[in-house]
Amino acid sequence: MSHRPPKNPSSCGLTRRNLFKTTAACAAVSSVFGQLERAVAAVAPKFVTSTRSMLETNVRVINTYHEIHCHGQCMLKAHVRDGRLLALTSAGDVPRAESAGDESIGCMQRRACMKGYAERKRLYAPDRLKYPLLQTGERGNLATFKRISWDEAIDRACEKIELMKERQKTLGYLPIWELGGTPLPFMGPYLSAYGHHSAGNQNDCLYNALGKGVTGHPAIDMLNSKFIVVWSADPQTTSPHLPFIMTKAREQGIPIVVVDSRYTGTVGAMATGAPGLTPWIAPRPGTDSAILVAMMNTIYSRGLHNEAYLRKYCFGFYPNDKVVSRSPGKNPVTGEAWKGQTFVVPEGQSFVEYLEELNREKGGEAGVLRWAAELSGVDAKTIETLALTYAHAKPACLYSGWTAGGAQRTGNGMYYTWLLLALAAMTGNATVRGGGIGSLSPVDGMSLKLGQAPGLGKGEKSKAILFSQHLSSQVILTGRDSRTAEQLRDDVLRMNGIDLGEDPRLRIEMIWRGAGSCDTFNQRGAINPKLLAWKKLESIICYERFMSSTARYADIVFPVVTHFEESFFTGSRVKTDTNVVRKIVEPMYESKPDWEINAMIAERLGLDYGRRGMSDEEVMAIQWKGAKVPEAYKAIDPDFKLPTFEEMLEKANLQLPTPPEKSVIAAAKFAPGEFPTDTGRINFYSPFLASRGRLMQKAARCQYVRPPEGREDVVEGRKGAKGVAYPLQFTTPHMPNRSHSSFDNTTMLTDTFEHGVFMHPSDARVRGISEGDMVYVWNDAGCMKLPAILTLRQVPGVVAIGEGAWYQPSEKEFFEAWFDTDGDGKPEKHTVPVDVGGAVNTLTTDRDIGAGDPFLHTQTSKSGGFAAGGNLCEVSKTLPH
Ligand SMILES: Nc1nc2c(c(=O)[nH]1)N[C@H]1C(S)=C(S)[C@@H](COP(=O)(O)OP(=O)(O)OC[C@H]3O[C@@H](n4cnc5c(=O)[nH]c(N)nc54)[C@H](O)[C@@H]3O)O[C@H]1N2
Ligand SMILES: Nc1nc2c(c(=O)[nH]1)N[C@H]1C(S)=C(S)[C@@H](COP(=O)(O)OP(=O)(O)OC[C@H]3O[C@@H](n4cnc5c(=O)[nH]c(N)nc54)[C@H](O)[C@@H]3O)O[C@H]1N2
Ligand SMILES: [Mo]
Repeated sequence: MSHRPPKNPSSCGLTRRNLFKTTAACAAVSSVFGQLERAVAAVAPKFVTSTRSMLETNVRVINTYHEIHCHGQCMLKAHVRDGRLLALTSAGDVPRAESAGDESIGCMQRRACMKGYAERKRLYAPDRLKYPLLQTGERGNLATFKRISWDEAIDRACEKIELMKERQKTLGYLPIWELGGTPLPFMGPYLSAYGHHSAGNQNDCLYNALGKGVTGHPAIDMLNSKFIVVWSADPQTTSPHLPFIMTKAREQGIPIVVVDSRYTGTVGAMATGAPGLTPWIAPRPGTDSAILVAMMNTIYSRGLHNEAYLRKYCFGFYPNDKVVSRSPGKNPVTGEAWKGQTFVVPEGQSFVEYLEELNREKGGEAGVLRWAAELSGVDAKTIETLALTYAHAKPACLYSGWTAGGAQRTGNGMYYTWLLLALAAMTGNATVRGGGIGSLSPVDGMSLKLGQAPGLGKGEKSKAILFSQHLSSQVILTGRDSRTAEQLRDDVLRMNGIDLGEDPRLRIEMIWRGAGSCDTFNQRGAINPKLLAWKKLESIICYERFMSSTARYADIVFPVVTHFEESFFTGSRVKTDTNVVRKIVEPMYESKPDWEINAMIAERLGLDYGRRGMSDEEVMAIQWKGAKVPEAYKAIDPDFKLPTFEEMLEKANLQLPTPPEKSVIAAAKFAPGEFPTDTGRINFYSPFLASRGRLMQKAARCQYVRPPEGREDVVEGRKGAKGVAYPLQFTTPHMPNRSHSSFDNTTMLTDTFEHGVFMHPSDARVRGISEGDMVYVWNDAGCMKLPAILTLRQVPGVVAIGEGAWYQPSEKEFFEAWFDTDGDGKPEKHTVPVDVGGAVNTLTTDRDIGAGDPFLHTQTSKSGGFAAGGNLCEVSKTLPH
């Protein structure tokens, strides 16, 4: 970039002069920034030439960003000649000996992982969708898809949409479930889901306990901590930029302990342990809440809590807590301001009363520790030491990743996330630098706000009618999710102004999987009920790059370009950087960008929609013109100037890093009593949640809640509907070789990372299973067949199957599953194919957990949690009946 002397690999905002100033302020991190200062000087000239190809001189090297559903921010360098991508290298591809400048923690190198490097294989993959396809046989049959022309595909899609418009006349809404972006909002009320598979439990917790839009600490802030507990997150796998910060923390001597149901790369590479604590603490899935409660009980019993903070900042810890709210927020259902309302904790509902009850029941502090130990499999001494180490280290950081990790996606995930926040709050760690509430902020520094892109549609937008994602099959089959008739009728009347009548039912007759990334069939719970439900639909259309599971079950499939065939800005999932995705090659085959498909359909339907001839770069130029650097950033780097549009395109990455000692803690900007929760305080008890009556597990306070499926059932030997007492629990971690379902068809990765069920050798031995045996993993929800991988990474009693492999129904092997499709709460028997593709959602169950409330969804846009782990199963060598 030419707006000032070259100094740093990325378009980082820190000037050398300013860096010097900020480093002087903080001795703890000065060595790192001092290194950077020296390194910048040493390395700068190299980067002036670094855009020249490493391979050949006549090859153009274009900086671009790896746009993929992961929590990294990786920069790729595309080596291009004659319109062909020859190779991908990465930011950081400088000779190692001269890469001292990469030690910057201010402005980070965004190095690619194996998935980034593998993208070339995906761009040129033989199985890319090349032409529009029409299903001419039964849904799901791969052999009966036929190539059709774009004209025919658009015609056929519009025919189906017109049919739904006819239905709209009777129903008052379009019975189309929108997945991804479509022109539907301009066509009238339509259907969409609440309930979020990734962060629903976390978002419900944070909204109700911390306030609307308030996020956790930034990752960089862990460098200010005295003790780091990584809880159910595997950043070494899932957030490629975070291990660098964690490594720096380790180098500073900050002890790191990882609490995870399996031995992960993060444990191996990052965890140090602490006096009396092993690096790895391994609870059984879904039992973390019990450990947290026991820790909090020990801290409270020993008087190690911060009473002054609790009294000033929190609500619902002490009995009879009463507050006249000074919240800036309002009730999302009634629109009433919360300010001025008086809230009182009902008798018996405070956290202290909860602890008292627990102590009575379990036999005092030692009894509570013993209870948590028996449930979790972590010994009582370890829980006690963890509690004391955490309480004495000030500040101490709880670190669960951006979506609060794997334990958040279990049957009591909302309470787990809430207890993490509560533990941080009771020790005064929730709002201080170096603290942390578990959930991370998606922003490490500050982020640039881009100008508004020109709108795609004209006219009024209609709101979607919301139904529960986690009961979508039941909604298709019966019209009802887990809400009572009154609740459903009331919600739709309030939100959409449509009265569904005495027997309210939602009709879903079509799925329109439009723009953007998702594989709903594969990546949401309970695949087997979907097989039944999706069969009933009038039609399914899908825009895709590959024959994903969702595309496979569609009737019309439109081929979509990859992110090497179009240009756009993205902050991506983790919003720290602003990135440019660059068009490297022309759209291949007959593929088109998502927005263009939407525009073609809209035009055929007579809607004014689309970009009206604007190129990608014209749209981006408008966004860049409106780009704003946060005012606060000027205090960090007064000299910072936004690059020109051309410079930005060239560099493709802009960071506004904040040095650790100036880390921005979102929750710290609220005065005590003025948080945007109902009470204005950090809630241990949520009056709003209680008032809604939508809690699946009833408790409106943070506490241990027994999940619908879990460890207790194993102990009690509870039988499922199939009549089996399942002895094992499973987890479904995210895998290094896939980004969810993406890359499961990329052989250079699948050949390297075998997909299978990870199990402890002792669990294998008693079942007569050897390494590599094809085994059946099954429960009431379904059955899958995949290789056994024996490993000491697993604890006995817990198996793991990485999420994301593609569902593949066997043609030969079938299984008797038991699940509820008619909504009477009683599972029925269904004969289903064995999944031989390894899609773990074959084993998950349709259910709402936490707070199933569409009004919360309107506040967080991702509400309503998912139980993807901690559930039960059995593994066997032969096909179970
Ligand atoms: N390579 C890769 N990176 C990704 C993704 C990907 O698919 N692939 N997906 C991205 C997305 S969208 C997300 S949301 C993030 C998720 O990122 P993470 O939350 O880090 O990933 P998970 O694998 O869901 O869970 C983290 C860990 O939780 C553990 N765990 C599961 N259940 C429990 C439990 O009950 N208790 C405890 N203590 N531990 C438990 C698992 O063993 C796992 O190691 O990753 C992002 N990054
Ligand atoms: N059992 C279990 N299930 C899980 C999880 C778990 O831990 N366990 N994790 C959950 C989590 S955290 C998440 S975030 C979800 C992720 O689940 P989803 O977001 O539903 O699925 P992905 O696999 O990321 O979907 C990617 C698909 O979109 C396509 N695609 C990508 N970009 C585009 C685009 O721009 N346009 C179009 N038209 N198509 C595109 C890809 O080709 C691919 O087929 O999975 C959830 N499911
Ligand atoms: Mo996610």
